[in-house]
Amino acid sequence: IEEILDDVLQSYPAKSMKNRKEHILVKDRNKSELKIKANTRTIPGIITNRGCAYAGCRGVVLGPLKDVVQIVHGPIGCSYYAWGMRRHQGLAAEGGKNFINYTFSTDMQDSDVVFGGERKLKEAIKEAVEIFNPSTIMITATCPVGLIGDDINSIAKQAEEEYGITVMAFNCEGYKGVSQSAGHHIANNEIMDNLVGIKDKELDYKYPINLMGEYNIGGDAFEIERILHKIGYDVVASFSGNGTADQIKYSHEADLNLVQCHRSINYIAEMFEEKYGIPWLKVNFLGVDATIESLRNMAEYFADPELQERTEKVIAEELAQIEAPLNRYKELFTGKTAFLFVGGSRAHHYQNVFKRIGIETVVAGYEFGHRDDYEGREVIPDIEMTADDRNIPELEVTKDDKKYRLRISQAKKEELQQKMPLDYYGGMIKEMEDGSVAIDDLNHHEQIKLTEALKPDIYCSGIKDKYTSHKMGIFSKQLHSYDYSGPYAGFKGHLQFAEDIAAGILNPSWSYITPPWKEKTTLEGSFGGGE
Ligand code: CFM
Ligand code: HCA
Repeated sequence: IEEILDDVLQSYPAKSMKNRKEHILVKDRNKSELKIKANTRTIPGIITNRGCAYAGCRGVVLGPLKDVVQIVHGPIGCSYYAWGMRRHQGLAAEGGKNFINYTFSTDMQDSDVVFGGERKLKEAIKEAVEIFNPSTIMITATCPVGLIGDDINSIAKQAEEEYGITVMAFNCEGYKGVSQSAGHHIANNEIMDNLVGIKDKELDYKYPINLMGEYNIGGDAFEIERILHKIGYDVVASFSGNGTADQIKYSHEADLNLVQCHRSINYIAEMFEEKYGIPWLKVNFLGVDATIESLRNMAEYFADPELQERTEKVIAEELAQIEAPLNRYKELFTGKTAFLFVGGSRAHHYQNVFKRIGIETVVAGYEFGHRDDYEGREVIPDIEMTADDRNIPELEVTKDDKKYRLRISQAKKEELQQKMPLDYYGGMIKEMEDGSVAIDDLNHHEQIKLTEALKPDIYCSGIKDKYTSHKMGIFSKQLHSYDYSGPYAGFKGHLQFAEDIAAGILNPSWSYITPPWKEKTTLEGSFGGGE
């Protein structure tokens, strides 16, 4: 494998080679340190799969909130790409509002950039209130807003007073930070500062939980909620798949926060504990084995024998429906390999989904994960801050004397921490097999070279590199959009995933494609008039 990686790196100029080398790692459990470089700027000239801060804030974290009119202050193109592109689904509750089929934009023009766009934003808010009557409006800034200095924060404040509703502003201009990860952080800070805890509901739920970092892509959250309700949990709020801003306002009343995607929401999870005394549990509802482990950990946290019994009953019932076909898929797939490259958590979560059906992951990488998503939270104190990190304000939260309530004692917490990832995430690398490759911020050159050398049976990434893989004769399943299928979470979702993978890799069409490495090089041409 080292030779293959040397070959991949060979094509780079010396400086780039040195840089990229630090972003690639071969798993070797005998090594005392497995350190990877992450969350740093992409080398100029390399086309990355990454998105921008606005995408991470507006698209990822805020996008799924159903009851919010989300006004994008910026040119129309940015809004087009916020319009259902990420496939988060949302079902309005009885009498509840759902605006996620719309996209709202101030449609900034040349003249607004030159003379300022504040007037236009105020008009847009007025219009939104008159037509849609929302209880919450969120304004997100795209690049020109920060460049010309439109003050979206004071406009939000004024509008809040004028209309008597919640109006929030997010300074998530696309250029802030090195990827969409910066946008997650900006969204987290603002939600924590101005939305969580602004309403009291005095819920009398027995097992109130918040679902965090689950965005309901392809209906995953619907499936997770179905299982949780069947066991007897009540979801107070979801951050943010199928969620509402209204629920987030009283989400401080939950007793446990479940964190699915650590990368996008860990900031909020941490702050909840500090401010309200609610611990967080790293869960994973992708894959049956991980789902079962998560459900058992939750039941143990609440320490109620009745809940534990119901958990086992639901696990048995759900397993009975899928185990036999899943085992048949395992027989069919055993020996096959996968190459995964997804944002900041799925490249980890999907490894156990594949493992259960006999498929080994040979390469896995994140677009914008941080070192803790690879190596575990224990490395956080060693992560060097860069100028890009310092661009995002750090929100300091303190104990809320009125609303803080200790959920479990320190001693009990330490006891549970021996058994489960409570307030902890161990990252992706620990769970990878020896000899497999972890790669950060992959580019097309590396994708193609590694695919040629390792010839995986499945390439799992997104729309930007799906067809590069197909052209090489290798089935690609998008793990962002699920190629418009899903849900893939929970028990039934795992079976759905196996069926979709079978339909893809067993399709005879792949035998009609001759991958480039099976053909002679045919590249010819003239340069500057010569041969
Ligand atoms: Fe978390 Fe996500 Fe992901 Fe992400 Fe994303 Fe996404 Fe993703 Mo696309 S929040 S890090 S910023 S799990 S949109 S739902 S699929 S890159 S791996
Ligand atoms: C984003 C959204 C995205 C893009 C997916 C892709 C998503 O990064 O802004 O590249 O295929 O999941 O929709 O990650």
